[in-house]
Amino acid sequence: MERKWWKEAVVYQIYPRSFKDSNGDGIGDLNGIREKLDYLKELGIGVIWLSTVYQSPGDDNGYDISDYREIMKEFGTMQNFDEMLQEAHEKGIRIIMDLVVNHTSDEHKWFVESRKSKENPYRNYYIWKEGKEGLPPNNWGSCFGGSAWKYDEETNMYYLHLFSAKQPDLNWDNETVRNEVFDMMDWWCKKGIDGFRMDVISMISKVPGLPDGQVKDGLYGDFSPYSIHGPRVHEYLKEMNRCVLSRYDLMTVGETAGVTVEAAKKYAGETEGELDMVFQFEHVEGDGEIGKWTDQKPDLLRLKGILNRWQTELEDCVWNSLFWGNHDQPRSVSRFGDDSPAYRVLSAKMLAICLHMMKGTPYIYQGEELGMTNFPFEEMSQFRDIESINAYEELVGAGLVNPEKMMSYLRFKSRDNARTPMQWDAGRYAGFGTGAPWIAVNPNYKEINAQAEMSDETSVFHCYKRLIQLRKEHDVIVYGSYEPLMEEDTKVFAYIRRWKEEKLLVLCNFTGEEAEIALPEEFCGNGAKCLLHNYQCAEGPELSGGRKLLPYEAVVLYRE
Ligand code: TEU
Ligand code: CA
Repeated sequence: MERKWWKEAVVYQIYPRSFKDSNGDGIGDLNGIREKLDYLKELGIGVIWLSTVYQSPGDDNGYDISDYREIMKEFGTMQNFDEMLQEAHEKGIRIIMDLVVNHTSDEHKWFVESRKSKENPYRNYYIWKEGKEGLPPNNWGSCFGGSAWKYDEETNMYYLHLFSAKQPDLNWDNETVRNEVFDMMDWWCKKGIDGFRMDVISMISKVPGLPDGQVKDGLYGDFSPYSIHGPRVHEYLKEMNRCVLSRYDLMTVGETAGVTVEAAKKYAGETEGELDMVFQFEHVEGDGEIGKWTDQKPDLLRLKGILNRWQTELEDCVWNSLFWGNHDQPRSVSRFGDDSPAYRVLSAKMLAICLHMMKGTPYIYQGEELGMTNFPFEEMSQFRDIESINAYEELVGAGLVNPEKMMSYLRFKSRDNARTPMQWDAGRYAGFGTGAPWIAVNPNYKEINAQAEMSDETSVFHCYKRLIQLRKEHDVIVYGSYEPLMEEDTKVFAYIRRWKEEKLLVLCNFTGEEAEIALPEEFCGNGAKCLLHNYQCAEGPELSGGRKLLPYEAVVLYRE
């Protein structure tokens, strides 16, 4: 596979609303990000993925865009953006933008026009249909609850919204829409941005006729067979690549809900001319008891099976993206590790080591490098997320889940767990800003914060820093082949990486108990050295003495 800067980099995702507030209004902003560029440089990351910063009424925290060429007022101005981009570049940090073009806000001028009349030139920018005997055109449910159709009195028709009613889906079958999107992307590329993370890009093409979906949990039909990996999605992405992407040196990653290994080869195959990578979600989805909701830790065998499969089956044809969390997922240490005082630091480091030593580009979600945890939610008034609030109303309202169980689900899985303010120091509001933040700070900020961790060599922060440094020093971490080990073991995640003369052995205990390991012959003896360890550094020979892994122990042995 070809060498590329985006394979060698580590990406850091910023959720701007919760990163750093520079002016005391309680909302993170662009100048706040600018203030913290030195922190990110210290950490060593090469790329920022900036979650949406465009003008938006904020129904879904900016994933409902009303103007693609303006900055959200609360976040600052276009001038602030330009300054931030320039300063990031001066520090050697690239910035990729969120691209949210499956839908716009209903306040976007295209939609404002579109809804006016059936003859309006913008009518065909969106997906309008007649109802069926007073009911919506089909039975699809939206991702955020309720029908995926909204009736509009103006013309007595319905429009499609796979997310909230304030996020109408664009009609990608309309060539004018595609050209508008490509022009807008080109405009951002000309500013000098370094790529795009493409929101639900697998959903832009819908099966003609929009057939009813199967009804599984709840009241509505499942749209996914008809609007995920739809019939023309690859045609549109190839066109996007020709018209925009191929003309710049960019990094692109598609958020492709529902992607399989086979589908990933089409979206991001090195010779396909579409995207550079996709996010796959198998390891963070499919564990729900009702829809996505659960309060149980994932099963390690299932998790290993999924990640090992993505590692081995994409080898040599598609580049992986590696992540434990993002702004839609709970905190990784609370979900995959153990966030209790005894094991939080150890398990957060173990997860970091396990992920960053795999093959692919690692993504860090803000605060993950500090081992930030889920929030101890107690009542619904603490939530801000439309998905969490609607799910509570829908599931509890329909009597499918009792209120206590639903609260337990939300505590474990709500997206708001990842959206509480970044914990910068032990001062008021965790140093996020001078005013009360838009969502409460996690009460554990006095122990868990950037300032404390930066001055403590044994912190989670320093482990991430070291991982990023090692990636710059050893090609085997970036380009080495991947070989799973101990595949049936229910406690240990283990694998070997090989590249020319270098090889790595990664052993991670995912439990709070000791775990047996069988050290492969080639790592026994004196030649193996310890590259990284979340306990005191062990040497290869010490491990080969039949020693067990300690709770949440992670060790990387290296040999050349
Ligand atoms: O998320 C896409 C998506 O599929 C979500 O429904 C995701 O599965 C869900 O949030 C998990 O609970 C993207 C964005 O990342 C998300 O923040 C937006 O809300 C959504 O698209 C709509 O733009
Ligand atoms: Ca602010």
